[in-house]
Amino acid sequence: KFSTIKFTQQDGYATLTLNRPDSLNSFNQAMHQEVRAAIKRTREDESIRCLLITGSGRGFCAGQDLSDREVSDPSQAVDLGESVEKNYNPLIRAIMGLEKPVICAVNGVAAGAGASIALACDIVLAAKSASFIQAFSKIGLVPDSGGTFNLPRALGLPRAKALALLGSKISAEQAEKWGLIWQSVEDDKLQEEALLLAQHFATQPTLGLGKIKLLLNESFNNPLHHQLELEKGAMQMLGQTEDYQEGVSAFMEKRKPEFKGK
Ligand code: T3D
Repeated sequence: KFSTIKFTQQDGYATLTLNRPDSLNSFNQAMHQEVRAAIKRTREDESIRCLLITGSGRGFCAGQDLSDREVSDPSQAVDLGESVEKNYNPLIRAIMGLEKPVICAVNGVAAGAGASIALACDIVLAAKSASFIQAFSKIGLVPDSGGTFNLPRALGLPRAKALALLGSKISAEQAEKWGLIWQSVEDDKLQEEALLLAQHFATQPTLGLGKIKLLLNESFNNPLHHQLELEKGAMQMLGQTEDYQEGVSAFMEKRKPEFKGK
């Protein structure tokens, strides 16, 4: 059904593969629509308990497809504010607001919004040969898709500013050392490691995991008293779930829990 992405679901998790390898999986309008539809399906389908995002070919994602942006007369330029509002902002809200873990397997270069999308995911693995580039400054733009939000939170201001202003490339290993991503792994182990994580999350208490990510995502914006209230509300809700009871029973009975995501 999709032409710019591959979307599969199996064994409790879904895999979304950006699939325009000739342009390093850069985003055109069709890809925006298809990614949105795939994430909506992930959100609505209770049997999907984890989302894995990756790219096909040698790149992960090079951000916006710039061939859709070249005009001879600047007065004909696309309204980027509108594009961000209709495409990139909803995408980042959808990933960061999805109440299920999102794993990103960065298989190659992640540039521009491609880097921001990876950083919006919950657990980022990257192949050792992959790299991250805040390409925006090189074409006169700012890091979008949550870049100015997630970069300084992960790296602190000095590194975030240098990367964003210089547009320098950093390797997956450097990104791991700086805490920008979870792990860099050997190229030939990337898909396997990412699948192991997806399979793990597909058997875990999904409602609890969803709240963990939301609370942590919000924690930098809130004062302690607000965050404590959010924790209370989440505990209240989660304390009534089947998975919590199963977790407690399994612990008391010294057996492995069987979580249903409910
Ligand atoms: O516009 C809006 O809606 C606002 C939102 C904007 C968000 C953004 O993402 S702005 C930033 C856009 N992205 C970039 O500026 C990155 C552009 N790409 C690059 O800088 C380089 O391609 C990379 C550093 C990512 C990789 O370099 P390299 O040397 O490994 O590969 P390459 O040869 O440059 O690219 C391979 C092919 O992919 C090439 O096509 P060809 O010559 O084989 O036919 C290249 O043109 C194409 N490609 C790479 N990135 C894009 C692209 N085509 C269209 N758009 C791209 N972003």
